[in-house]
Amino acid sequence: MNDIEKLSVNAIRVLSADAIDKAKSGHPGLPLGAAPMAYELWAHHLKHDPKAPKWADRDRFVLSGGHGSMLLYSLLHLFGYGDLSLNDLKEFRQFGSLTPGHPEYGHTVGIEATTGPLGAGMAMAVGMAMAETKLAAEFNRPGFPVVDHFTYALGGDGCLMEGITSEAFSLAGTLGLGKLIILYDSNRITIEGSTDIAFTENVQKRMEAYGFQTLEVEDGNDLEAIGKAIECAKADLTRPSFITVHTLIGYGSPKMGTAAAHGEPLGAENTLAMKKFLEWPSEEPFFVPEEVYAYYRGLAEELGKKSAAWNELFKAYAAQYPELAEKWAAWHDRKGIAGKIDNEAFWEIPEKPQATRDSSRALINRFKDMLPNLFGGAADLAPSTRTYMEGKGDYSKDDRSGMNLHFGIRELAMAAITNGIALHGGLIPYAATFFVFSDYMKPMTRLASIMGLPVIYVLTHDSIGVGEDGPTHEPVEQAAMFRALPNFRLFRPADAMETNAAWFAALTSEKTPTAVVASRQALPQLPGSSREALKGAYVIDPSEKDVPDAILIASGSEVSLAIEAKGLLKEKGIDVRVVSMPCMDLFEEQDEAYKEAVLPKAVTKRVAVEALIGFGWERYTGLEGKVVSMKSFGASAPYSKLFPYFGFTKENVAQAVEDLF
Ligand SMILES: Cc1ncc(C[n+]2csc(CCOP(=O)(O)OP(=O)(O)O)c2C)c(N)n1
Ligand SMILES: [Mg+2]
Repeated sequence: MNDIEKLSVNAIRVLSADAIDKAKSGHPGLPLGAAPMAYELWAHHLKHDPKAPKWADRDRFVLSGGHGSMLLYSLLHLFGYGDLSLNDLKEFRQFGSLTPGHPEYGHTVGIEATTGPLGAGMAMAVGMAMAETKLAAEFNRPGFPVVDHFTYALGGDGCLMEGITSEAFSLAGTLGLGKLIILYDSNRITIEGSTDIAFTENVQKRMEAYGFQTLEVEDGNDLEAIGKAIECAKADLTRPSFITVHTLIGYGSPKMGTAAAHGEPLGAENTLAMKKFLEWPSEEPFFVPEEVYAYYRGLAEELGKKSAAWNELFKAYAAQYPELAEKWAAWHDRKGIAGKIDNEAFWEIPEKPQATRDSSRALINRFKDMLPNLFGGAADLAPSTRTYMEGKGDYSKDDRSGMNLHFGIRELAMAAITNGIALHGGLIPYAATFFVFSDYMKPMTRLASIMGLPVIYVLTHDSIGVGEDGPTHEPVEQAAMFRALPNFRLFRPADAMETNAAWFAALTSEKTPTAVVASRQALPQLPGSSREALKGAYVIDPSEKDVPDAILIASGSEVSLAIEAKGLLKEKGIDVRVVSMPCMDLFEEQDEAYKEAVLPKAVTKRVAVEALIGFGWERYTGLEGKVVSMKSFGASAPYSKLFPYFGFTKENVAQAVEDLF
């Protein structure tokens, strides 16, 4: 390591330690230990341009160990990303700063993914790498490799302990994602101490078994060895690569090699000791020698040439293949989707009763040609979730042209991968499983909401309507969970028209993930259902009087039940309005006037019906209302037995309304 390289690596360490000390909070261990590998990668291997952080063919870099965020902020600052200033580093972890506790996508320039939940970044990187292969197969032409980049993820012991990476890497190996490169910061320390207490497997062998090329760097400070390993990783395009880099947590500080270096500031004294150990030229906090800045500026300038060359390449490509350039623009234009699908064909519906999962299948297979960049699949349940795009082929190691994904039985990785595909850009990802198994997806769905990714989930078998499979397969509390999730839209459509609306909302959403929650059993086509479903709730069956005696609110399979109950109540002289509420989240986005028009405050006699846990419906039924809902887990029996057993009959619903009088 020459002097300037030594200074450049140590600048990352010093800035990280100083920022964490100033914030009196943060995690110095990872940045100090992993600074050399991060420097080597960013300076000499990563294809990136600080002046063009969104350049389509840049290499992707995800810091999966998000607690080491200061590593990333130091790099972004030193390379001159978005002018992330020294002041921004001084504001680490402060309200509103560009340097929050964990990296936040869309908040700080150059951050490719929000990370913090360990393992998530590595699993999302798998999705990014899949997107790269897909787009390369679609767009590259001889002499025009317009999509040709690597995806890197860096993380530590925690990322490798979490099950999510096992799921995701197993798939990555199967798919032969040769441009995926994982850097494992192997310091063998986590919060509670040595990994010997809980993590003793041979990680290299495990990764080898998944089908990765495995590489090892004995000394995490050896830039040359790290560089060689990265080049070796890049050279194998048939297998993903996994580089174990042996490091010392908190390198250079007196806490080096101990758990104490993981997650608390070093403190002034220890930081000074570190600076001395590193032979840093100043004791002053946040001091970086001008020659270091100049050196990084030089690197950034060189890097800029690559994006400029790509721009030239793309210009020539567009001239030679104008139809491909047009397609490129269309695939990267999320805003243009509404224009492509909002036509009569999209809104067609059948006359006969149909399970909404089948309505969803009909739709997917109708617009797969309108939206040729739709890229998705199920966690081994496509025949049940009805999410297969006929005639669109299967994406595999040997054939990247297929549009159908097979995630295997890996819901958590599936949700991480669809995040990664969305983060990459150019494709419309969807993921499918049974609604009840959305529990297995939840932490990654949550990240999609935090990041504002318009990922689409098709979650079928939406209630006790599942029937014979019994309580383990019958969702009850999942809707409440997703309705509680900010920036998420859960649609539970009542018929084919509302399923169209659900998919329309999902596809035209720009910053919000959407779940289309569909039934296994057939549902009738309701005469009053309409595109008004796009407002989240609407009057599907009006009362005779302007102001009804009572309001019945329902979603999904229970809307038809509410309409039948309304008929019974009419015979008893009670004039009821039925409101279909497929999406509480969208209804909440409407203005007060619309909400009042649908649910007038003056009408306090309200009953909500949903064959799920009632939690959350009180918001619409009020203190005087009632909720006909599940109070327990379901049971194993034909659904036609379960609905009456749990009280979902027109008589019981009508009685609930009558009881309010
Ligand atoms: C899913 C998840 N569980 C727990 C945590 C809390 N946590 C943050 S860092 C950490 C230890 C990580 O160890 P390692 O990856 O080895 O990082 P190092 O200590 O080496 O920096 C834990 C448990 C988390 N961020 N995410
Ligand atoms: Mg560790």
